[in-house]
Amino acid sequence: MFPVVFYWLGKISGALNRCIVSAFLAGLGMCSAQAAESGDVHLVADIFRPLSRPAEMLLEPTQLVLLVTLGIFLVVVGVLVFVLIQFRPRGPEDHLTEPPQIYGSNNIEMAWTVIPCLVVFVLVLVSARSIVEIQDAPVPENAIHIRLVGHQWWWEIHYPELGITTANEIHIPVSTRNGVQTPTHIQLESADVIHSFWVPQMAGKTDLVPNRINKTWMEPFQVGTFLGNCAEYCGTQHANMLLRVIVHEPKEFQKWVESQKRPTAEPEGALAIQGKKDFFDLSCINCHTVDGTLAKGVFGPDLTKFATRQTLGAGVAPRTPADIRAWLANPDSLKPGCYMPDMKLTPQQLDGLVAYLETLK
Ligand code: HEC
Ligand SMILES: [Cu+2]
Repeated sequence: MFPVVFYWLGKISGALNRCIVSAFLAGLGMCSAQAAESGDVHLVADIFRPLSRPAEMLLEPTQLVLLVTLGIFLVVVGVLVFVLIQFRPRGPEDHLTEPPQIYGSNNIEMAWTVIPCLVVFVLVLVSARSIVEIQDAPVPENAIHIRLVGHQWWWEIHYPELGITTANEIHIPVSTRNGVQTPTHIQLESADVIHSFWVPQMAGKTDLVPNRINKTWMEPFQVGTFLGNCAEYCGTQHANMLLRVIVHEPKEFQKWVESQKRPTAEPEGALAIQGKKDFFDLSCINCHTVDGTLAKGVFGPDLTKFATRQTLGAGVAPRTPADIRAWLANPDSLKPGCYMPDMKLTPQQLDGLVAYLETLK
């Protein structure tokens, strides 16, 4: 009986959730940056369709909580409606008589004390079990390790064992249920305020708290691109602090790792060469790193392999030459209030810088 109820509740709430979320996303215009992409992009981050552990481990407790709270809601609203109808004024003299005053009914008081206590107790136990299961998950030897640092308003991503640094797009291998399991374990930190890591189809929310290290992990069953975002209000551009997880077949993941570690070729062509010169003459290098060069700034995202990313500005725009140009010309035009300054670049400088940035792959 119970599983059947869960199943249908899941179906109904899933459909509702999809409608609400897609309407919401469309309203925000968030889909625009993704619309151009082909492939298996999961546009709508549907919490009722987890495609990874530990998100999958949260589905049943979520449905249980929804079911219980739905039950409470129906009882409360039911009693309310019953009382409104049953005890409505029936005549002009109705307000002159006082209804019977019941005080100190042991039975009623016991009922409304004990039942909520039991309900809360059950929900606490169920939550505690899920939390322990997720937090204490074993870390196998072949697990991928990531250090994720939240910034206003982008994500710094390190693979300490692989020697890779990138931003805003996490690449991980798919993990099979029965075959070899390669979960990705993530250490979460913050450079400024509290952020929250949330990729709904991968894992539940985990906060990134300054001066504290939190942990979470992902073990996806499906390849594709999964969208996430910062889930803790962290300043004006919080809504543009998007994150994507790109899940690869193990071989493709190895290819990505190799592509990230390959030394970047020197730019060719007068425009890109000029762009590189400008990049080092202007103050870009104070804030950005390009491996193997003098650019060692860490205030902004690492640009070593910038041209291999799908988006720029933490998902605010697709990484097309036109958008890069618009970004450099005035970051505020795409992301008002963000911490990359408008550097008043000339059109020639912009052309050169865009050409140079395109060679960073
Ligand atoms: C004061 C520090 C600072 C300076 C100087 C600076 N940037 Fe940035 N840059 C940032 C920050 C911070 C971000 C991230 C903004 C965000 O997403 O909210 C950024 C983002 C970027 C991005 C997008 C990266 C990505 O993966 O999303 C590019 C490209 C970029 N900067 C290029 C440049 C170039 C070229 C220059 C020099 C003309 C420059 N920046 C100068 C701080 C700086
Ligand atoms: Cu944030």
